[in-house]
Amino acid sequence: EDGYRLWLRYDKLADPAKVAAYRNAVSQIVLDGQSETIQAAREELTLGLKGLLGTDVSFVNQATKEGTLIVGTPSTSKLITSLNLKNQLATIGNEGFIIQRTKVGTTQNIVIAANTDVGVLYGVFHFLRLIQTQQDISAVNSVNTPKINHRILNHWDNLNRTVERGYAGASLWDWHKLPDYTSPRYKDYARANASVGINGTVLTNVNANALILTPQYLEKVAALANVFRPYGIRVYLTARFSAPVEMGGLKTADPLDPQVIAWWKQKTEEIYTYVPDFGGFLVKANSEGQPGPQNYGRTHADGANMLADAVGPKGGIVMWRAFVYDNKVPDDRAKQAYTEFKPLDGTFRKNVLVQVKNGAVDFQPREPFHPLFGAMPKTPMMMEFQITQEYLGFATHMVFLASLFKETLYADTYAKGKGSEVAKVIDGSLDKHELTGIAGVANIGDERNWCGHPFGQANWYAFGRLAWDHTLSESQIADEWLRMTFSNDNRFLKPVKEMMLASRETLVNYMTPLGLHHIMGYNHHYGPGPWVNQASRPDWNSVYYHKADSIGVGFDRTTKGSDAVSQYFPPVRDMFNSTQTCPEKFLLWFHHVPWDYKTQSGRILWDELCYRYYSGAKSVQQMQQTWNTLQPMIDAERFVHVKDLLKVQEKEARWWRDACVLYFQSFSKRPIPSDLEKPPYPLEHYVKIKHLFVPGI
Ligand code: BDP
Repeated sequence: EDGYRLWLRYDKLADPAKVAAYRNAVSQIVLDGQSETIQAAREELTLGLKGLLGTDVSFVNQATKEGTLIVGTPSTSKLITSLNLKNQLATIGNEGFIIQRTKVGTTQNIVIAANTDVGVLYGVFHFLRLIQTQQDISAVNSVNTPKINHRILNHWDNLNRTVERGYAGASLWDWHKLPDYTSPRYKDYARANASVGINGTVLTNVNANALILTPQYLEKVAALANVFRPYGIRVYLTARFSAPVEMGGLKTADPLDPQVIAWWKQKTEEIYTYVPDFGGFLVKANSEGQPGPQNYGRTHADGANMLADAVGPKGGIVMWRAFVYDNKVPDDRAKQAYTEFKPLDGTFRKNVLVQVKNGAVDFQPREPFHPLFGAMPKTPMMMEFQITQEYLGFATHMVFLASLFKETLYADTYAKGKGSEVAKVIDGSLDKHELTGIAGVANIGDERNWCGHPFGQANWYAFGRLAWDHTLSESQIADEWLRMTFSNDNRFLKPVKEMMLASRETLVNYMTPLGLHHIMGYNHHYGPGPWVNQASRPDWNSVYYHKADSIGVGFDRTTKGSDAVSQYFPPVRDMFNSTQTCPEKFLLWFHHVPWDYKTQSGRILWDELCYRYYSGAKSVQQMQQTWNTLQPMIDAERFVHVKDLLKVQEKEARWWRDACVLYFQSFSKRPIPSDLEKPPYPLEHYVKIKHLFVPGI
């Protein structure tokens, strides 16, 4: 039990009564259609039902007996056509599905119907999930459609198989052996994605290499696309903006230059000869040294539109990232994306999405939502979450990210008054956009269990489920994932679910409580580094972000400070602008607060900071204790793996706590509250700790 099967484990259900009921409900299957996608659905049903129910359910041509599972689309199945689902099918679009009880003659059956083969496949995965999580299907009635169209993983994978910010081994893409050898993992990767509705994958790092656009590599890309296609997954690539110069021999990559335009058009046509359903490009431009249109005095829109015109005729899209920063906004890096992009609203082509990180700095354990959400109503805005835990303890710390995703998605932008949540910007409902998207920076590598930490798989799962339906609760997602990945046993589920749901707050407490941010170790971002002050750019230093001094701590982004608050709509701006109304979780994000400021608990800020750090570390001890009681309920291999990782997490939570408390104490000059144990070493000890092994760079 090494975690390879992810949540698609399909082991026989433990409860014999339930098994008997499911066997009756699914005594045989009618599945019409011949496409590769329908084959995939057939394979999955065979594998899943055999595993879960311990029996071979046969595929037949007609619903001859009670308990037939009828699966398909009206275009391939006469039986489905006869079931009178027309009105319902008209509401579910290209990817949705219906799962319902239905009668054929006098027999009671279940139907999984969709308009397309991929809808059928999604329905099959959902149906298997209902059984695997032991739901009552006797009155099943599910009409299910995704709320967001483009649900995409971003792999920051380099062609040499290193993974930028990857902590689970080397890249899955074995470029060296492709296209002739296609590892069986590619199909399992596709199955896992399809099971949660992920329908796109960007294969290459945003810090792009133009080599991927050469025929030799496009052949390899095509081989991957061929494996993914039956599972409804389209392939996308990152475009290096300077490719026309680097590979095309042109003198410029100016997006308005006719030769450059022609080069990209021709290159794009070439890509489509390899991958006829190529999804399009993801672009990081004019950020962290990447080339872009601004090198030629052009705007982001000029660059994006040029590529959009190239892929547009083939149905492709461009995802243009808004993660930009340089020295232009010296007082506050958090303001730059908004400053550069907002004026461009309305100038992008119809097939461009602007892809925005969840917060304005960089994938911190907690950030307020990015002010660009809601601020560009004429432009489809795409969410970028980071599933890989660059700033959240790599693949070593257990943190369930659904809480972070939900917190951002359900923040209210007030763009059109109350009820203008980020989720409504992303799913297009607020500003009536048809083109919608969400991206997650993948935490997947070639480690046997895919994600490094066994619980890292839950974040891949949660991203996919929320991309499909952002209304799902963290609790439901955790519950599903735990049942599928570990056990349906309530004695296991309850405590572990609680632990998962609290884990993000726990991590915030021992790393960056009360709105602190970007105080991790320099460059690799592992471990505490609030003292970092020697980096070449001011905004690569921790001291830039926390601004601790003898008076207090925190970044003044109020109207009296950097005025970043004014990038939010007035009710949000005003809420953040005052310490009285600013949620305490964002206090030090927006305010420089005196050490003796009275917090909500009644404690002064300094004491509160200490208590938060100590309570975070203590919670990890409680996680350990809980986990240690669960040994009898799950397999030894994963039990021990998680147990050992929790040991590391516990040690490191104390490391964070002690280092940060001592460091901030050097400014506050106040004692650590007497009921808290004292750190074992002086501050210098922590400052001297260096990390040599930094995976994933
Ligand atoms: C930062 C990472 C860096 C990425 C960059 C990005 O540290 O490795 O290249 O984001 O998103 O979080 O482009």
